[in-house]
Amino acid sequence: MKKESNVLDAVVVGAGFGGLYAIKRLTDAGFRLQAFESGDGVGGTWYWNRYPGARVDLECWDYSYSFSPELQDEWDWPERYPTSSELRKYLNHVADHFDLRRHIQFNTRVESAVFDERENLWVVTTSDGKTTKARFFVPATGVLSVPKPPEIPGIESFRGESYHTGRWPHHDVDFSNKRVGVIGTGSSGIQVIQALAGKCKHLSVFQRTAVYVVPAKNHPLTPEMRERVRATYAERRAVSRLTRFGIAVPFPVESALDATPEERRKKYENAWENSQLLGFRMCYGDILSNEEANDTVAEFIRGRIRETVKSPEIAEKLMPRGFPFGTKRPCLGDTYYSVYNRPDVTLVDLKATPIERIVPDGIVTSEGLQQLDCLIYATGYDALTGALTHIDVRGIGGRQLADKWASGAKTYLGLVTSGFPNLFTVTGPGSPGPLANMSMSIEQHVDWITACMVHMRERGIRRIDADHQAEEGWMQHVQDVVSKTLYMKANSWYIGANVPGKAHVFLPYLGGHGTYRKKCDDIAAAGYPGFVLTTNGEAQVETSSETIGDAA
Ligand code: NA7
Repeated sequence: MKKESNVLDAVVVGAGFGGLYAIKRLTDAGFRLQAFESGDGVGGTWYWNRYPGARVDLECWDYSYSFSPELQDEWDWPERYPTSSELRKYLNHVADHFDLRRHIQFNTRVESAVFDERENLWVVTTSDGKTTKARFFVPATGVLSVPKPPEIPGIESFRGESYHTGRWPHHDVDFSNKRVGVIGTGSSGIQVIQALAGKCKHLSVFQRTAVYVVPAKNHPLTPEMRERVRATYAERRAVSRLTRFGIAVPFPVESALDATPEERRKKYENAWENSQLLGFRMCYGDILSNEEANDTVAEFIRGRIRETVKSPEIAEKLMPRGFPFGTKRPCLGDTYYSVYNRPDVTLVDLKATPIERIVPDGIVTSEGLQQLDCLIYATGYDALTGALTHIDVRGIGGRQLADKWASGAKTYLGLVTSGFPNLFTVTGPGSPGPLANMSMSIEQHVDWITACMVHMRERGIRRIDADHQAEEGWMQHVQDVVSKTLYMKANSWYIGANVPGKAHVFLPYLGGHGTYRKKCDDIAAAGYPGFVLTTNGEAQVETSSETIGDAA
């Protein structure tokens, strides 16, 4: 690849798990790059999510980088599920240890990225008014980074303090003696509710959809436990790379319906007592594909809610119904259901009494005014596509990415979207992303992207695009896979259903992390069928209109 002094090889966006690893791998491979990060520090999701109780829902031995044995060896995780602040510490350590910070310009937002078709390069404009030119544009902007406003009239009129969980201030917030309202009961809401119950004057939870919450069983790690984790890292990572969820537990094949009620009960009790986020989904092979099998888990969890919550009326409101277990991301929480036994916690069921508006003193539901001093919006994100469509990205013919994706994001393999050459998405729509271990998905994507860029450099290839037919084939495959599961039965953020006006298309690839990794590797080994590789002008080096069904 010809080097021009003012043209870099890559612009990377973001300094979270994805951005940091992209910087590491690409610079190791000899690429010159500039990374931009809108925050004033590293962390990505964990830079912004600082709300009380914020922690990851995967165990630290899975949710961490696997690329460096040295890093694994020297880092001590204090708890099974690290807190947001612990994850920031870890990512700061990674940035320092590998000397990545010098490549990052902080406090700088990427505002636009325009592809120059003649020169085959991206012109990136940032919030400091500067432009940077690079051969490749690599947004590692995360799947959950653009907070979704709650679309409730009157928000601006509220006189008290208000916060979104995804944009939490850097200072401590004092909730004691305050009447706090939390809107939203997804993972963020569940965590903040548990952290604030008993720590404020009164907590009102505004629940639109009851979710399945399973025990986290978080605990500190003793030195012996940490040693065990260290000793098994290599084996654990090797297995994880091949499994469906990117963790070291193989997916079962048995049907829940072949087991006796007693066998199922034992398995579910064990999952409740000893398991982790994916535990119930891993009890049987058909929990996510057979409604009757799924019901057995759903009913078990409803039974636990009935046992835990003293008021039968409140228990009934907390019971998730109307969507199968696991089709919205289940939440982790050890005390969630029991907080509703406290006299200072109120559950407001928005299905029965919807919010009408926010007023200076609180929230007005169809039942009247709830007076509040503080409002917490735990209302989620414009997930999977929001971070990219909020940047003015323009590809061939000046077409806007937001326009191309208006009726549903399309990519080939979740890596490249046709018409936007030399733009690589890290865990983009169409890849397993949030339906597998994110840190492992990120490493797999960045490794693939780096190898592809090296391949291009070695062969003088100046442009990579996705073949339109291959992209259509891949997205059809993504839909075919999900259609064999229950996931379409929930209005989840996987489907874009949480954002008004967003196209309802299931975007993550459900074929499994291991299967997906193999598809990506096979395609690279076969000379990138499904991609259009161009040397100069129109000369095509490698093309294929083969669809993924054939390539897979
Ligand atoms: P989620 O999981 O999208 O949860 C958002 C919650 O906010 C959910 O309960 C929504 O109810 C609720 N919500 C959203 N808008 C409103 C309005 N207007 N009124 C009332 N309630 C509303 O986001 P999280 O931040 O909790 O978690 C995101 C991911 O982070 C999670 O899946 C993990 O992967 C980590 P709804 O269900 O739409 O009825």
